[in-house]
Amino acid sequence: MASTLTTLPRDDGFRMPAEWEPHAGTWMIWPERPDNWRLGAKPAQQAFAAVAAAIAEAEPVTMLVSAGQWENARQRLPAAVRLIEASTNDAWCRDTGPSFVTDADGRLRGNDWRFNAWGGFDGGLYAPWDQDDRVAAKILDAERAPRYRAPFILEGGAIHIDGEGTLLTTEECLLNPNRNPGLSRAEIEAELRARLGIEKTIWLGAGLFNDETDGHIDNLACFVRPGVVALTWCDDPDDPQYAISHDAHRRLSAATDARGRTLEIVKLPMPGPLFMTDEEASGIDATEGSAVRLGGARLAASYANYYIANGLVVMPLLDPRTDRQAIEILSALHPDRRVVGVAAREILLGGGNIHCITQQQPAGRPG
Ligand code: KQY
Repeated sequence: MASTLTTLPRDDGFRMPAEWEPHAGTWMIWPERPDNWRLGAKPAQQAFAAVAAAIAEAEPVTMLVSAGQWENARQRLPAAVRLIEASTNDAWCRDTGPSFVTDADGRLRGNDWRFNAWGGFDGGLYAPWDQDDRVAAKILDAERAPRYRAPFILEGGAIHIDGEGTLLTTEECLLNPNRNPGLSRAEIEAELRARLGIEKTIWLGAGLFNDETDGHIDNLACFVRPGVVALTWCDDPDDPQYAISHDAHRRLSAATDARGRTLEIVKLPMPGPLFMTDEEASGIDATEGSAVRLGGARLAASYANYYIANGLVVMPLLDPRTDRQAIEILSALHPDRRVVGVAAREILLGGGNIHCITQQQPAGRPG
């Protein structure tokens, strides 16, 4: 078993690299629970397989998969995708996987945050979540990477990092009483500094409208590179997203990053608004203890929920009316990477998108 450390990453000289820094690979989890993914998760599996296949062209991909799904996943995934059998509660590797950290000598370790299914018994999305809480440890074990077990609840989708000392997050999520009720804003910032090696936290207010994660940053905005943030934009004053995006823009405009730079803000179009259809909702099993999905519910759709891999950007295709514009903007923002769009409505129906189902492992040797 890889060692569990009782020290803090920052004190040991470790920091979390930005997503655009070189990767050793990407981790994902195969979807299957029928109370989150419609039609026994078959359409979602097709979308996850397309994401994995796109990333596997650029870097190694490992998929965690249950024993019961191993044969099915093996048949649907390219041979280049490595499968590891593991129990999980669902398929959100951004949130349940480790936040890897590296040091100046190229050593690799990982933060294993506590996980409570986005809020535990106060608004969380399912119970139990014990297997999901073990995902980070399993991945670190598989890589023989030392593990920092944090006494702190955090999901990877709740933070974005610029790799130069700045972290972006939302108050709606990190200050939510269903995460770390005993900690003040200053104490949360101190945890993030100590465990991710950052210097400064920029707080946005709310996340994307109707995001069931309590407003993860990765569905609203992201760093494109140091000093540049892409933000989901809404021009319709009658849409509840309007006030959220405008407030985020105000806060980002007033902020400076850890290096003292003001931020360039690039507006991303908002798909839709998109809604779950009655037919889609009827394909989801009802179970006790899981969030209920209803036809007509507004979906938390966003192009900001894309993933940066080696030489590649994988972005969600969500709405033919806005996809082309989003591709053009992301291509201009990432001129050195190939931008690949994957049909992602089936991932969206499960409550997240491509960034939420992927977790980068930065280049580095476990140590
Ligand atoms: O936003 C994410 N990082 C994850 C979304 C999880 C939704 C669970 N149904």
